Amino acid sequence: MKKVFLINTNTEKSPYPVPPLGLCLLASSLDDNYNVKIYDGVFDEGTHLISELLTFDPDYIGFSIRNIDDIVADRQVFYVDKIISDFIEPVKKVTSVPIILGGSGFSIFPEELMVRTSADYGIIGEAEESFRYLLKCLDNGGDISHIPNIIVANSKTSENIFQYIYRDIAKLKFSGIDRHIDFRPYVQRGAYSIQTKRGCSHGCIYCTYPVLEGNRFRMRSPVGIADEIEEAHKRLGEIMFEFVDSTFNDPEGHAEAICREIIKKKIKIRLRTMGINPRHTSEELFNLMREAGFTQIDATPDSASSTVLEKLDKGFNREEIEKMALLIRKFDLPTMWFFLFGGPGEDEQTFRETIDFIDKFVNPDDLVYMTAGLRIYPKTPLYSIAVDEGKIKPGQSVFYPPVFYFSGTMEKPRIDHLIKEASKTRPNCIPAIETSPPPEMMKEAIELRTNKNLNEPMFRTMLRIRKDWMKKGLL
Ligand code: B12
Repeated sequence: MKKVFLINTNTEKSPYPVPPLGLCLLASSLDDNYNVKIYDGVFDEGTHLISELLTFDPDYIGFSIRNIDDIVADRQVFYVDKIISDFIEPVKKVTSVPIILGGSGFSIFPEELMVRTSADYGIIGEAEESFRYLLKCLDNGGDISHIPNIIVANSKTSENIFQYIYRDIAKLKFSGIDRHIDFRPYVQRGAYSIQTKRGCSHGCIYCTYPVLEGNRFRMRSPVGIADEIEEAHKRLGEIMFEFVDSTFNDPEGHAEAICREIIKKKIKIRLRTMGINPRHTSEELFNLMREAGFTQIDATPDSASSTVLEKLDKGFNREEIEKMALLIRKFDLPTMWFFLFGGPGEDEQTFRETIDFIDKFVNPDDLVYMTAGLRIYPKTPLYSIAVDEGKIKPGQSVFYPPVFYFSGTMEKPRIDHLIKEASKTRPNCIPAIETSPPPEMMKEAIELRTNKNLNEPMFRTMLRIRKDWMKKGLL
């Protein structure tokens, strides 16, 4: 059997370390025909990469590139240089087997990354099938030109290279992350990722999800999802599970069906999710989520101004966000809120509308992240808007330095100032620039949780310490 070595190049541990679900799915899709090994760089950060590679002696090497930058305009953390210096370059020094790139970050900027890394091949988008075909062709010297979404070194790609293929994800093997990597280091702060569907049919103007996953929802069966959770729970005990879909409660009814199947299992688990769509929230959904084991959620309305919501094409309005906020309070579901300021249509009035929403509807024990500026990504409506407004040139690469959009009606210094002012009097409101807490704060939080045996979400503990530090004048 030929051997495939898959490398997770992501070392980011903020807001918490995330396991390489995509690589685990690729490994599952290959393991009948190849001997596959994953090197997980999250905690090892490349230290044992070369020794593991040399011992395994693979025929093919795949690198997963997830994060490009951290989407915070003022911090401008750019991950790619470290990915190249700590992972790709050392590997290229010791072997000449074919190198294949993939991952969500790679899929957003394939041309730029092929050039920077001098990799042999790259696969854009979901890759269970294409990767298998590519390896088969490389095994047999077959023609790879028919494989969709593949980029070959030094070949000029065309704009249309990426064609979305709506593969049936119900057929994929979701056989368990911990069967491919050591999950133990993720238990304390991380979560076990569960994907319930692919695709997103919403049209939020800045978002890459439809670009990455296609603009139609393709669902797994709720029974299969509940089985995966039950089995992982049996193997790993009381861990946190996190749904990693674009939005959890879309299309209508899917989230409810998943919760019902989990409830039937009668297992004691903790669940969390990002992306709750306010439009499809209801008492029934929140009831089911509570019963299934949800202990926290992320709410990402981006704005609470109807004007901005319309310009961002969010597909819901202020009333629907208010309804969701009331449900969150009624069901006492700890929530992290995310707002993006400075998009098209943002001005002093719309900024005030969002702050007014926070004051009236958000539980002061819940966290509110306030980000200034929208990252511009290729192939999104925001990219075209930025071109039309003369903020970027047609065809301009926005890879590096990362480019952010700020509306002409409210420029960056003013937004930064307003966010800072708002956060001064609201301890639960945190500017994105401050979202990586100082290590001492994190240490104090972990100690407090252990000493007091706290079960609350980490962000609530952090918030408590933050308020305390503010009172003492330490922040
Ligand atoms: C869920 C999610 C989160 C969750 C993660 C929770 C968890 N437990 O995993 C949270 C909210 C914590 C999060 C945080 C962040 N995220 Co995030 N996240 C996502 C999201 C929505 C899904 C990721 C996922 O799990 N997908 C499911 C798996 C199965 O797909 P996949 O990994 O892409 O793998 C497939 C393909 O890419 C490919 N593939 C993958 N690897 C390889 C390798 C090879 C060789 C090949 C051939 C193919 C291949 O095949 C796989 C199977 O089909 C994506 C957007 C998206 N729709 O992809 C953003 C995304 C990955 N996140 C992004 C970012 C930036 C971040 C943060 C840096 C934001 C921040 N400042 O905090 C942090 C970093 C966290 C960290 N520690 O790394 C960006 C990355 C691009 C960029 N701009 O740099 C994305 C793409 C969103 C965006 N803005 O466009 N995120």
